[in-house]
Amino acid sequence: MAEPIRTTCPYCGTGCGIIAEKSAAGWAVRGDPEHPANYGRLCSKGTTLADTLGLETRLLQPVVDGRPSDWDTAITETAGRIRAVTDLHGPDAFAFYLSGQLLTEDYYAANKLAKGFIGTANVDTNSRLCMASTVAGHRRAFGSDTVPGCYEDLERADLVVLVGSNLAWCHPVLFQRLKKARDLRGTKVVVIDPRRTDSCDIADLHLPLAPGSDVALFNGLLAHCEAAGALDFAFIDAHTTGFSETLAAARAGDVAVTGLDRGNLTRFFDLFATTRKVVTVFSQGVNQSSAGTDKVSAILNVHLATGRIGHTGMGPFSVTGQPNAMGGREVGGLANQLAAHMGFDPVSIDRVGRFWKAAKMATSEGLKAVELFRAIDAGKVKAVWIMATNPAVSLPESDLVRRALAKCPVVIVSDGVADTDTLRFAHIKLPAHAWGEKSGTVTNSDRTISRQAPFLSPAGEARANWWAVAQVARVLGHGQAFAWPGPQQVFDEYARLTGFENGGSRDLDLSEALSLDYDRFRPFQWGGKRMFGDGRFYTADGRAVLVPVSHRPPKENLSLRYPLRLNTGRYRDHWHTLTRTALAPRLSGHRPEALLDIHPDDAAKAGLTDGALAVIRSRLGQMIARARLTQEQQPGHVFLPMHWNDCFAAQGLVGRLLPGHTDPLSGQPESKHAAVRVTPFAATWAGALICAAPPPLTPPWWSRHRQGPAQVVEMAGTAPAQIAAQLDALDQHFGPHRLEIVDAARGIARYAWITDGKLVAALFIAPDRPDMARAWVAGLIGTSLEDGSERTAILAGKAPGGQADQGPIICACFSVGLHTIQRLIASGQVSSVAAIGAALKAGTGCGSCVGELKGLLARKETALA
Ligand SMILES: Nc1nc2c(c(=O)[nH]1)N[C@H]1C(S)=C(S)[C@@H](COP(=O)(O)OP(=O)(O)OC[C@H]3O[C@@H](n4cnc5c(=O)[nH]c(N)nc54)[C@H](O)[C@@H]3O)O[C@H]1N2
Ligand SMILES: Nc1nc2c(c(=O)[nH]1)N[C@H]1C(S)=C(S)[C@@H](COP(=O)(O)OP(=O)(O)OC[C@H]3O[C@@H](n4cnc5c(=O)[nH]c(N)nc54)[C@H](O)[C@@H]3O)O[C@H]1N2
Ligand code: SF4
Ligand SMILES: [Mo]
Repeated sequence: MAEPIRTTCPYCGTGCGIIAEKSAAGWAVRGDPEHPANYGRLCSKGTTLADTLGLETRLLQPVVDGRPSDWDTAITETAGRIRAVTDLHGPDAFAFYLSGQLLTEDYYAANKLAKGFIGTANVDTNSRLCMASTVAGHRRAFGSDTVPGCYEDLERADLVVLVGSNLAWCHPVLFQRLKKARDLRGTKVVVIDPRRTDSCDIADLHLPLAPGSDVALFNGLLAHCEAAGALDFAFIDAHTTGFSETLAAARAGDVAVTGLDRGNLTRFFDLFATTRKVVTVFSQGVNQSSAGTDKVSAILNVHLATGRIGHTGMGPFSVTGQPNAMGGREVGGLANQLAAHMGFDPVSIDRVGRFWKAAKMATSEGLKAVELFRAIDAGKVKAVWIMATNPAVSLPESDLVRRALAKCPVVIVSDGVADTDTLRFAHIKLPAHAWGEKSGTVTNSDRTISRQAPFLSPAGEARANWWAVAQVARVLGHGQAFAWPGPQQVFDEYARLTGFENGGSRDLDLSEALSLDYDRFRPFQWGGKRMFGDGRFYTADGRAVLVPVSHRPPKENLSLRYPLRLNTGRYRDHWHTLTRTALAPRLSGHRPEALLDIHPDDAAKAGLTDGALAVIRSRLGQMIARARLTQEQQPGHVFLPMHWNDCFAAQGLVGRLLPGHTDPLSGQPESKHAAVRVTPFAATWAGALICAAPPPLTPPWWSRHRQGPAQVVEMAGTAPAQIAAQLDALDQHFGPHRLEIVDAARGIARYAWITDGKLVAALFIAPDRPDMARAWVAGLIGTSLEDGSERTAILAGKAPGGQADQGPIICACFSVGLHTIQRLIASGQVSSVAAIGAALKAGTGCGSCVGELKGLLARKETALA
């Protein structure tokens, strides 16, 4: 048996340590008990990582102009096309678009090539859509982009405030740590979020504020703390500037715009003012706003003015999204940073230029993500190299982004998988290592640097991203500066840069890491557990800056035509654009499709019932999603997931609805506050196709997901001719042999394709979403059908024993479905989460579903009351 390998989870910024072990059954993963982020815990996504290691969706060799190719050709072509564009149009006609899912080493290499050798600062990243407002807020308050605290603070605080963070779903292991601490010491928890999320499960108070009103709320809090005598004037006087202007701006604000109940506001303000150990956790509800930087400042102002920073159990805490969002910020892979926490001031440009022995230094800031794609659309940027991100899906104004990519003369995409909406525009596709193959370092939300270590040999021709960059640099004539034999040498060079002419003037100094054994080092936190405990900051005068801010509403106005506020975000078991989590049937089962969360009153107004398909339109575009009627939404607000795209659904992409409004300082797009209208999708038929690999189909709406070994494609349409068209396509693909039952009067039809006695596909048509045992049929795909009764059962869509479908997966660890749990609850045999666990095991694995189990129990109670 191979040695167990210690590595790091490739999903969220919690950065959990993982042990990968091989047994006869293949690779298995478990939490690393010694990793300081998780101490052995994992969430549903981490637990199911071994299910995502298959090669069926991987990009296995370079592709140039649509033809399979080899690395030599792909590198020569990449370098040649970049050179042709920059020779003719100058360095700024080239851009990198990078990602917090790259390793630090990858980021460093790309940043160095562009800013030091091609001579452009057009190096931006999906972190612009994610953390940019926090970076800007940190820099203007602290003089550096520093996260002051650490995870342990969540366990040692007396009050934890979650602002625009759905920690339960997006940083589940941190949520578990907080929950356990709360059970032990009674930590108070306040959730500030327009919607009621699973994070509210442990909240003493939920403040459903008006979208975008966080500045008004925190200004109100600052004014209250002053009135209540809760400010720390010793700290303010000794360690800050800007206090009186900031307080004046805070007093001038009006908390009424938050729309919050006065009593609840007062409870929150009192709790905050009277508790010294407060951690304020914030995330995308703060960052993804046209007032994102001001929201961050409003939070930092309160912590600075109360002196609650840099000590145990207190501080503002930005939780980062991607596994290496922090590493990217540290390297400086953003268009408005130069490198290693240095900016575009003349001293830094000179220093970095000497360190790199740069051929051609970039001397001013480059284009930020939204501007960058607009510049591609305008023909100003003519060559772009996209790495580890899917901008055709994740940026707002998706149609503009797609138009830009379609007309850009040179599009190079490095990715681990073969098909994404973005790869469809690539002239050159470069196969990258996936998790399990990657080797390098990542930094999590609390500045802990861990290794991502390989335990698999690379799939096909997949290579490291930094290696591809170095090869292109070599062809461009910069071989010497990029002659790294392995990732360790890249890391060492980067660590030396952080220490170069530093002498304590910059927060980031990794010189000590140079003495570590790169292949075996244990996770370490740079800067120590907490920073700023001595009240010294990285501004010119060493004082933190309080910044006066005032409320600005979201940029996109509601109107009679678009009366609903659209909020977007994440599901518990999906990761971004689905390229990886959609591979794991256990994860796909939780939310198999995009749902429109809508308040029952708004649904009634729109003529929508629970489970019906809805069309959601903004002034930019439209999408289709299944309505989920829920009191979690306030009236007037709807919520859609960011995950679906053209590879997984027709009309499932929320980016088509989102305008590209950005924060003036950070350039971060306002992905959480669009304006939409909702109408029913006038479906006259619906279908469900089950097969191993569906051929291209053309119904007006479809959405696919994994179900066991097969895929289910749900579809719907508006005219009978559309059904015939799908049947023709399926006959062409699977051959004409099929069983069928058609009940035209009821609009029901069922078809099965059988080859060599094996079931290859089944299609069910009904006026509404077909009622059938999807899991059971999926399990039969590819198997021999023994006798007539099984064939009859398939056409009936019911398992022979009459077993019903278990519905969406609630517990991903043990694959327990909603209907199974609901039946148990309805039987009256259980009344607690523990009892459900004892009966079904649900909730006894990673614990990510405990909130939902509680919700199901509560709904039963309300139904009885
Ligand atoms: N399961 C899962 N986990 C993930 C990811 C994933 O794709 N799936 N992605 C990772 C990444 S990259 C990131 S950045 C993080 C994001 O983690 P989070 O920021 O926690 O996740 P989101 O769902 O984007 O948004 C958080 C909340 O902000 C709320 N919100 C919207 N508008 C406002 C507002 O004006 N004010 C306030 N206070 N709140 C508002 C939304 O209702 C939502 O519940 O998650 C990481 N973890
Ligand atoms: N509407 C809306 N939009 C949003 C958000 C939102 O809340 N709402 N959130 C925003 C945020 S916070 C984020 S972080 C972005 C995320 O958005 P994206 O970064 O676009 O989403 P991913 O699906 O993570 O894309 C990563 C791609 O890189 C590939 N990949 C993974 N690892 C590697 C690697 O090591 N090397 C290479 N070369 N490729 C790799 C994957 O296969 C995948 O295709 O979305 C943003 N967009
Ligand atoms: S909380 Fe879950 S997704 Fe995030 S790093 Fe840990 S195991 Fe991975
Ligand atoms: Mo993110």
